[in-house]
Amino acid sequence: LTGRLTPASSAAAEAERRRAGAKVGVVHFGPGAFHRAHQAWYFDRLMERDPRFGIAAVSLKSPSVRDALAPQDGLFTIAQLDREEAFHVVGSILRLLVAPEDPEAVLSLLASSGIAMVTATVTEKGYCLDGEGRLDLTHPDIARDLAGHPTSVIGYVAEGQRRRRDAGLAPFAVVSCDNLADNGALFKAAVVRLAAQTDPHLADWIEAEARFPRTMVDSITPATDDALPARVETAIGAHDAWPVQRERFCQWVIEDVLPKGAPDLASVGVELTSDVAGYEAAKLRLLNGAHSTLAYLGLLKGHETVADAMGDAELSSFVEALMRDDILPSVKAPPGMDAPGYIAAILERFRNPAIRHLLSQIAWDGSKKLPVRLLGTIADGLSAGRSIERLATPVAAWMRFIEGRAQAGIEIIDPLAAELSKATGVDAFLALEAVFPPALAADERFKNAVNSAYASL
Ligand code: CS2
Repeated sequence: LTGRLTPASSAAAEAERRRAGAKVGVVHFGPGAFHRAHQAWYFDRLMERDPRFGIAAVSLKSPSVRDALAPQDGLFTIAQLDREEAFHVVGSILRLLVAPEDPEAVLSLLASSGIAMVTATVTEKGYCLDGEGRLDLTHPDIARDLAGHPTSVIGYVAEGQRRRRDAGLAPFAVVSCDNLADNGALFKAAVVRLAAQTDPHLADWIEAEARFPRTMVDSITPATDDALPARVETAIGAHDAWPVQRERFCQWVIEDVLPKGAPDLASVGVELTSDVAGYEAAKLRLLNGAHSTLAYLGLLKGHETVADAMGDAELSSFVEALMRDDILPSVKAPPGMDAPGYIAAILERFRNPAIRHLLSQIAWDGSKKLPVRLLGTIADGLSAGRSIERLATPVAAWMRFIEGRAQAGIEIIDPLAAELSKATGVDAFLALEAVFPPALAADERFKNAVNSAYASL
């Protein structure tokens, strides 16, 4: 029997050495698997050079991460599962908070002078945006924020910045690590809009002073499954209550606008560039677009994981053609990127036999993912006069997938679940303005393509 992973366990020795003397300098909202596998890993290595930037991890809803990791002093394991495997104990999370239990603790932390950066992985829906990408003032969490009870990440960031301004401190930099196109600008506009409702001067101050860099994040991180803790325990010789798993590949590109005093993330392999847009479009449209395509088509064909779907020759050649012939023409790749090589590398990552990435996990929240991953590509294709037939197939497959779940009485995991469970037929889906911009929904070529794909599935 092995003991639990704690600072005293031998598996933790290296992580403890790196974090010796470290202080909290970063507040992170949403410490799910992706944050822990990705950003926490970069900060773990940074702490070794600079002890100012440990993480305080704030859960906005559930106490489950805190409950699992607090007895381990925030330590957890990243299992890198690939053709070669590796296990790292990470010590960058120094504090764990659950916002609804003590909002004041989160706010006073945000307003303390040592905090230089706020990061967020709250998923697409966590930003509470409407179909046009603007903050939805009618969203229940935003209504609570407006009533003076910070609830969403937008509410916490706005109130945290207000307290800093009032205390004469510089604003913290705000870094979205979610898969949204132009994530920094959307985050900023949402915070400014919220602030403007109650304090126009605060809105102006945030607009003028606070940095919200645009970012691209990439590392395939399947949710922790039942098999992982035992696998980790064998590897590290200690029991970790909630390890995470990811592929070896890991990339973080940040727009080079961080203020002075921000953590030197470039020193641990983060790419800083003035032009994130190309990286972002390549990643969201090629990787995530292909992922969602495999998810809906793969589930309809009875596959369970990404690797299974890639083992289906018909599906893998469909996805490859989609990426090369239909998506790539809409992507302005950053200078120096070898686009065919990028596509080949993604397909190879999808074939990773060492992880079971469930298609159902990727299929969640489709109403928020499709616009970012596929509909922008389709709109660009239409205006450039390209064919969009193949691109319409995953859109139709999403509709079929939702209908199938609803008919089977299976819970639909999506912020639009109530509306989606009632939708049947292409027209009903296309009428959802939160998903399909009206101009796209009205486009005859698009409607025809979706209808014929829907009929053929
Ligand atoms: C996936 C992403 O769950 C999903 O929707 O497409 O989480 C994907 O694995 C990551 O963006 C890869 O960086």
